[in-house]
Amino acid sequence: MMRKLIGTCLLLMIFLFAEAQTNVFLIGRTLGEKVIANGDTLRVYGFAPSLSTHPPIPAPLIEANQGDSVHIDFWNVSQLHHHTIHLHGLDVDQANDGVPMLSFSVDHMEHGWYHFEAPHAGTYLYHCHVGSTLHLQAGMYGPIIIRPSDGSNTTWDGGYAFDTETLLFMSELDTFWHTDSILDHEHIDGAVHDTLLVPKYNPDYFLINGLSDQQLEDSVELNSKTNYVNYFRLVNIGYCTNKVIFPSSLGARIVDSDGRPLPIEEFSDTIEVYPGERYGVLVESSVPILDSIEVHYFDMMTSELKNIQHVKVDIRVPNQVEEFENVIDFSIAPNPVDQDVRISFDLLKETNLSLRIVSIDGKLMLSEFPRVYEQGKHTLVLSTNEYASGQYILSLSDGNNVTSKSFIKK
Ligand SMILES: [Cu+2]
Repeated sequence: MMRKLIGTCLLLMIFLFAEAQTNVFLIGRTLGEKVIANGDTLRVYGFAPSLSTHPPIPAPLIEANQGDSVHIDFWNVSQLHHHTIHLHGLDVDQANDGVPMLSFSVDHMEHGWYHFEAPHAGTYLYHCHVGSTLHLQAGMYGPIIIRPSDGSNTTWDGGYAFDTETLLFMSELDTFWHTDSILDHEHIDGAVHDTLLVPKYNPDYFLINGLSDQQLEDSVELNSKTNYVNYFRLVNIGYCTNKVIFPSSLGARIVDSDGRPLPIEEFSDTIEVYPGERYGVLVESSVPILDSIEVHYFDMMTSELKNIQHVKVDIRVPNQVEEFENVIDFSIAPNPVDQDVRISFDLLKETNLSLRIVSIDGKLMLSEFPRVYEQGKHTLVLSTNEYASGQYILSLSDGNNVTSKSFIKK
C-alpha cells in the first residue's frame, strides 16, 4: 500500500515538474501558390503544415509558453533547393540557429530537427536562411509567439494584462521575383547574387498577414469593445521600413521591443518598424471608435513612400451603432494610383456629402459642394492626371462627421 502511494506521488511529481513539450511539423516547398489582391495566382516558396496544402504566407504560427521545450521537425520536399529554419531573435544555440554555414541545411527529402527552450515571452519570427534574400521574399517566413509561462493573456510573466491581441505581420511581394526564371535559377548558399541576376527589388504588393488592399477588409481588423486592452504584435519581415500609425484616440503605448520589455512604456501613435524588428503595443479606448490604422511602406534606400495599407478599427457595442450611422466608411482603390482613383462607400441612409482632396503639403486639389446621395452603394471615379506624384488626403463629410484617408499618386 505504502509502495503504491510513493509510486503515485513520484508520478505526480514528474507530471508537475516536467517541462511542457511543443512539437511543430513544417514542410519546405518551392511550388506553392498564392492568390494576390488582383486575383492572380503567384508561385511562392514556403513552409506548409501538410503535403496537401499550399504553403501559407506568412508560414504557420509557432506558439509556445516560456520555458517549453520546442521541437521542430522540418521536412524538405522541394526538389531543387535546400533550406533551413532560422529562429530570428530567439537566443538559441548555434547548432539550432539555421544559418547554413554555421549549423546545417536540409536537402531535398531530408528531415532537419531544430530544438530550443522557449526563451523570454515575446514576438519573434522564423525564415529560411539559404539564399536568404530570395528564399525569404519567395515566402519562407512566419511568426513565433512565446507566451508567459502560464499561457495567460499577459505580455510576459508579471507584465501587462490584455483582453485581445492582434498580429500585424508586415511584408511585401515583388511579383517579378516570383517568376519561374528566377525561382528555378540555380543559386548557392548566401551568394545568390553571384549566380543569379536578380533585378532590383521593386515590390508591387504590400502585405499585412499576407493580405493587401481589399483582401485585408474584414480579414485583419481590431474588432473590440470600449475599455478593452488590445495588444498589438507588430512584425516587419519585408525589405521596406514600415511606419504604423494608430488613431490618436487609442492612446497607443509601446511596451516591448524585439522580445524584451522596454524599461518604461512609451506613448506614441506612430511606430517605425525596420526589417526584422518587432514591437508590442497596447491600445485602449474609453469611447467607441470606427477608424483605421495606417501602415506606410517606405523604400529603405530612397525613403520614398511606396504604399499605404489600412487595418480597420471597430470599437463599438451594439447600442452604440446608432452613433455611427453618419460615419462614412469608404475605400480607395487602386492605391497607389496611376490615373483614375475609385472611391467606394455604402450609405445607410440618404446623405448630403461633400468631398475634399488636399495634397500632403496642404494644396487644395478638389472641393466639391455637398451633394445628395441615396442610400446604398456608390462608386466615384476621379481622374488624377493633373496630380503630381506624392501623397494626398481625401475626406468625405456629411456636415457633422469627416472621414479622411490617404492615397499615393505614382
Ligand atoms: Cu530556403
